[in-house]
Amino acid sequence: MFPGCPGSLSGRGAAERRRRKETPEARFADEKYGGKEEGCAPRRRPPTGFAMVYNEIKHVLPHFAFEGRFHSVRELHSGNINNTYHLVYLDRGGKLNHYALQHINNYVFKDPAVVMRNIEMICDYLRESYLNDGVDPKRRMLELIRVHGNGYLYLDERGGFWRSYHYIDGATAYDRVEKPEHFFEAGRGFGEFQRRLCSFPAGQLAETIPHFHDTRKRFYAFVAAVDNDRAGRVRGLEKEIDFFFDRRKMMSEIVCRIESGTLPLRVTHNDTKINNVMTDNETGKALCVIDLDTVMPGSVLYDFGDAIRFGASTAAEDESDTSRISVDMNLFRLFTEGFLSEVNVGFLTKEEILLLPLGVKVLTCELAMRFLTDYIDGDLYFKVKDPEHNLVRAHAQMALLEDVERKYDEMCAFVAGLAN
Ligand code: GN1
Ligand code: MG
Repeated sequence: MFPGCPGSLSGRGAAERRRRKETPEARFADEKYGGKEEGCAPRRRPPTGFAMVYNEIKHVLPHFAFEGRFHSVRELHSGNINNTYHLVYLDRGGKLNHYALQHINNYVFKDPAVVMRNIEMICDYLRESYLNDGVDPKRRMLELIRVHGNGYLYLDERGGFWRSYHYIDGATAYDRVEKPEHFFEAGRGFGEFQRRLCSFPAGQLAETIPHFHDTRKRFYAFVAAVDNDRAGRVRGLEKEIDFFFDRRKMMSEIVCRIESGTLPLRVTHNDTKINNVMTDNETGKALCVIDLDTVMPGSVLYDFGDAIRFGASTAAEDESDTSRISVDMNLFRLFTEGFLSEVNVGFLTKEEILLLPLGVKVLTCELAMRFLTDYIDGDLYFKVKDPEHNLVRAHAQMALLEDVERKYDEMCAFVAGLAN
């Protein structure tokens, strides 16, 4: 039963009711739904959605050092891996404090403590970097919320791992490019992130997901999934399987160059969707890069490639009408200009810069193949809306890759024109 609904209080004394009124759930029900604490007067039952969300998180709330009293929660649906909740707390002065609470997916992140250690190190380093430049680090980086007693990670009795951040006031994480200039800023933001971390001792970072962008290993995993056919979904996928076999050599080109030493390893974000950069609502400037779970040693091509794959596409990642999917070259150029304005300053090699478009091809191919692998495995990794969701996503990324291939020379020429 949802706490605060009529039956939960029946037969209890006044003292008990007073005590109950102090709990966040009772207060939330009262404030939001106009309920009265006394007796069993009819009260509108909060929607099941809220009850379900609240029931998932209520045991976690007392363990974090949130300021004020619980006011409201809603689930955010943009991530494909972790579950994220937007919490609002009301403090004594009447100010609303906003937090993001995340349930870390430990099928994907096998060791959440290692993820948190990486994040803490990155945040400390970025804070110093901003302070050294005389820039106020507030709103420029993630700020973790302490767990009472110890650190920033809470492990609940069910074995779930939780962490929380302050929301950055007056800023938005866009799921789609709404104004083209935001994409220039996203490029600048991700470029600045790389530049500020270029002297970070990468060897100190753990690989939170080993071989994350090792596309050769991903190809072997795909082949193994096809062989095993554990969900019985391989029949009828011949065209899709051929698609990846045809691109087998191309998709290992970054890994080969890293192995031969022609591409250096740097500290990279590895998940540079535009919704992982916060944009200031007033100035439209990129403020802060978020979702640091996959910050690991990698190639700059990964960050550039993944950002274009997501942000310069004319359609959503799971668009089912593939005729609507292409690369918007105007957006490609804007992001490239923003990114290069930060990284074209002597720390990237000329070869890396010239190869940036290869990142777009490889990362688009990699994700298409990851979605198809997960479809074949029976949806073990990515959250899905329905059983076809991963297949729809794979088809969308395949269509996007075909357009990247058509426009590849144009991309290379544009980048070459900007390289110092
Ligand atoms: C996952 O959950 P989210 O949106 O942060 C995935 C990325 C994919 C992305 C595709 C750890 O990221 O690699 O590119 O979905 N993250 C992980 O939308 O696998
Ligand atoms: Mg992510």
